[in-house]
Amino acid sequence: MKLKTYQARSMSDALAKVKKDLGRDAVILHTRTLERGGVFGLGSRSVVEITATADRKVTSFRKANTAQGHRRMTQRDLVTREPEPRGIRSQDRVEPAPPPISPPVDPSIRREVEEIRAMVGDLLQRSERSEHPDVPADLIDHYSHLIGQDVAAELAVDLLTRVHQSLPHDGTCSQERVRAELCRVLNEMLPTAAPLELNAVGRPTVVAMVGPTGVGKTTTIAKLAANMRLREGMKVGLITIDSYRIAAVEQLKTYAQILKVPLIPVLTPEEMRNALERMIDLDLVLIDTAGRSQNDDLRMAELREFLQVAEPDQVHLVLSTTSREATIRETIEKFKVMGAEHLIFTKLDEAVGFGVILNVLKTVNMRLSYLTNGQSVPDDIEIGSASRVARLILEPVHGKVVVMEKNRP
Ligand SMILES: Nc1nc2c(ncn2[C@@H]2O[C@H](COP(=O)(O)OP(=O)(O)OP(=O)(O)O)[C@@H](O)[C@H]2O)c(=O)[nH]1
Ligand SMILES: [Mg+2]
Repeated sequence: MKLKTYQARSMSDALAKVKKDLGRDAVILHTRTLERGGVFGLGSRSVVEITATADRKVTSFRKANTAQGHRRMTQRDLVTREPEPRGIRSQDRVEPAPPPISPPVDPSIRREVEEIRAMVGDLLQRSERSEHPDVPADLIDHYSHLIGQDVAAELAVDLLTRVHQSLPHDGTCSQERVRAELCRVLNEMLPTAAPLELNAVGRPTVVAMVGPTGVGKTTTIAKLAANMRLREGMKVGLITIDSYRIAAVEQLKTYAQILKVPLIPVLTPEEMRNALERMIDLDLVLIDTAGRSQNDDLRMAELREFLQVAEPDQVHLVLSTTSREATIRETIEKFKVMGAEHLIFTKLDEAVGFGVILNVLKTVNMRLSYLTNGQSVPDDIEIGSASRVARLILEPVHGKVVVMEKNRP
């Protein structure tokens, strides 16, 4: 029988987790309240733990019993049987259910049941420890949180081990201190790019955006162009090699017109050379490219030819945070030939976990340059700072949070 445990601050929250994960037919086998968290014994808090299963044998047994007229054990019953955990909020309370009608239980049977309960609880605790044997016991809650954010298990263990080592062991550590330390160590783990620097006078800085279809390359270019032009006062130009698709050119043309910046669509590498010559007096040239499936070798080779002529100062690989990690890794591998050293993660506002940013940056030799968190031009872009990613992982908040920071030192 496959057992799962769920922990939460209140019984209702724990029940919600069970229902979400295992469905309505989950059978609750055991509940208990335990002290958790705190650092080296200090500042702990009550946590409610539920052990449940969705094992079909058990659920069908329960259904059969219910069908035969037995009173069904509800989650509500369990709430009323267990002592209310410390710190429970009034809205979490559940009205007591009427007492079950059952024959008196023999005291020896009751004792045996209690013993079995204790044994199962003990076993569960041991198996929980053995699932992450390398995590310091006081940081297991943080481990669960990181895993919930899709941080790779070995990275989570590494991170928490470093945090554990750097904290004092004299029992003076508050939760805030632990969180601050987590943030600091995460910061150290995330390689980020320096803000965009302009070339010395004489030639514009050329930045190209590459990546799979639909990840947000054109929108990101529009956001960057707007910020650099309107907030930084740079002379910006746009070149697009996505010239076969009328809609794609129109999309960028609209932004170019609003921003009053030149846009040159190019169809061949030769036209790219000419376009760059015409933009020689500008500060910054942003090159938009057509989305390429990393599996389309021909189109990838074509894109490479354009970039070889353009000789961009920076190539940014644009990736959507909503993509699967395996797909992201495959994309990075295939786009390596484009010479990308910078990564942009888009669609933060649609992501369910942010651990993928850490997992990827920790294992590829590239730096995070920008993050985008919405469709709105020019606001939904920010510099890819390590502290921002650390905050996203540790305290995820969706929606528009940060406006563009100043991009030049
Ligand atoms: N939610 C969200 N949507 C975004 C973000 N960035 C871009 N989009 C949307 O994603 C869609 C595709 O954006 P584009 O900029 O056209 O993507 P692209 O990579 O240029 O696409 P192709 O040129 O077709 O490869 C559009 O609907 C954008 O508004 C973002 O940060 N968050
Ligand atoms: Mg595009």
